[in-house]
Amino acid sequence: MQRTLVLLKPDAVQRRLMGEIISRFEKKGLNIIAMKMLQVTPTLAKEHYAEHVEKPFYPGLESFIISAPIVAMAIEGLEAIRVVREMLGATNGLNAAAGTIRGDFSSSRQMNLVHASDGEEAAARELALYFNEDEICAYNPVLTSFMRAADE
Ligand code: FUP
Repeated sequence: MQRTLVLLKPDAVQRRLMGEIISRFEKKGLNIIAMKMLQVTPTLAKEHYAEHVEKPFYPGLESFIISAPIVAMAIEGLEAIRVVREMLGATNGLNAAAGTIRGDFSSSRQMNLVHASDGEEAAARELALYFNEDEICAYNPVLTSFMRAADE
């Protein structure tokens, strides 16, 4: 089992796509084990995007990510980090495959609706940025026996 951090960015909130996007993760069989709406501050933006802070596009990225509330989620599942990234699609909505969240709903590189951790190290770091351990509500999904075989 893996845990990953997913953010519904300001464009997802403003465009009323929260339910649509959350629904995809639920239907896939992933477990949402924490969720909160919050306003990203410039400080949190710089921590979250530490690897991009020095890049020329960072000022625009920060203005965007603080422009409206976001929804942060901790999502758990088998190979969840890779599975969720594949559900998001390529970074630029114009390049993202049809059927992915960005491919279906975004035509932008910056306003690409969702963020998800890109590896185990990033997931651990990013989950700790948005959630305290006591905010994680892991539970036993009772439908597992109809979602996959016992040995999967
Ligand atoms: P991703 O891992 O798909 O979220 O994408 P990256 O880590 O490469 O980029 C982080 C965010 O920066 C993306 F959501 C989009 C944004 N970005 C720009 O706004 N301009 C760029 O030139 C590259 C990335």
